[in-house]
Amino acid sequence: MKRVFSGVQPTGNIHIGNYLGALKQFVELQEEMDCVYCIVDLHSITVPQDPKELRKNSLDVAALYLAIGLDAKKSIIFLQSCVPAHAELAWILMCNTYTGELSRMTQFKDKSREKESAPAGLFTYPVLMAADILLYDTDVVPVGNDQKQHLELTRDIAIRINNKYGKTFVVPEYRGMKVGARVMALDDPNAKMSKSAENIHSRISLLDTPEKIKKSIMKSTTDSDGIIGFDIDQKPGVSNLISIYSAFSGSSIKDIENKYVGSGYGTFKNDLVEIINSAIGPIQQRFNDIRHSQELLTILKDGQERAAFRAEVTLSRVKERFGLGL
Ligand code: AQP
Repeated sequence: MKRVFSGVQPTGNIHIGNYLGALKQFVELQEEMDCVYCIVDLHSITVPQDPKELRKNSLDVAALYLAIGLDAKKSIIFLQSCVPAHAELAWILMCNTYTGELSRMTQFKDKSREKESAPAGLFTYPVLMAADILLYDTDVVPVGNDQKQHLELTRDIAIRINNKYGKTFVVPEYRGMKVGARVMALDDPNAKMSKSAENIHSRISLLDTPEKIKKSIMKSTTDSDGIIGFDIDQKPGVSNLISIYSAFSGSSIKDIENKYVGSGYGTFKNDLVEIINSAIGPIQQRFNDIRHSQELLTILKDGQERAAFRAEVTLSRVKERFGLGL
């Protein structure tokens, strides 16, 4: 059975970009592969976090994992900081990664832009991500398109170490969605939808109320020609909305364009609001049922034990290859 690993940062409410780009795949894959899904809280502290808020967000993400349909009997679900092997392997990999490679990462460039100095962890973030993936002998990594560059680096590090020390790591493959791999911000279709963007109307979070969803979609950036047509270059805002519509409804882009010939943006946006609400409503209901339950903590503790066991096997192999330890 192929092995899958992926994670989400507990940096705020999960939005429909995270859901359509990554999480939807998590659920599909658990039916056919051996899946490990992590809440990557060590990644989130690369930017300042309020401790109370961080713990709350970690449990929110865990509850959302279950609410979207992850099943703890099929997938391992745990918090990254509960398995120390992630940080330990990251150090070993860091000693085999070059500053030139890390300087080319676009996420680092974006997040450190206009800062005189940035935390070293923000710079080495992709190495921790490589450790997360390589620890579980991962074959397939379902992530949004924005993480593709980090996955390429993971592959380079794995191949480099395999060449130098003999076969140590499985070299993982990227898996992306056809529609939804990169959901753009509702207020700026040139930027990706993000949890940490200042404007709350730039995104739809999975825990947003129907009123907030309506407001954000109605305010979303379109253009002045009034045609519901897909053209990323000329009509990026409308194209983004059509992609979201397509990903939630399962309708093809062509069918959506045909359905709205002669309709205005108002009608299209109202329908989109309904489609999003009917997909998100049941997720919110399950989230509310599980979020404050003992079951959630039991699942995370069990996931931690199972993940730690697997991680230790890989870490021992790596240490042996590198001549570390007794
Ligand atoms: N806009 C997006 N479209 C499609 N996929 C996306 N992902 C993120 N944004 C989009 C995918 O969601 C998964 C979890 O992302 P993450 O929380 O680990 O970090 P991120 O990519 O940095 O996401 P955000 O929302 O932009 O968070 P902040 O603002 O905290 O940095 C990943 O698979 C990612 O590709």
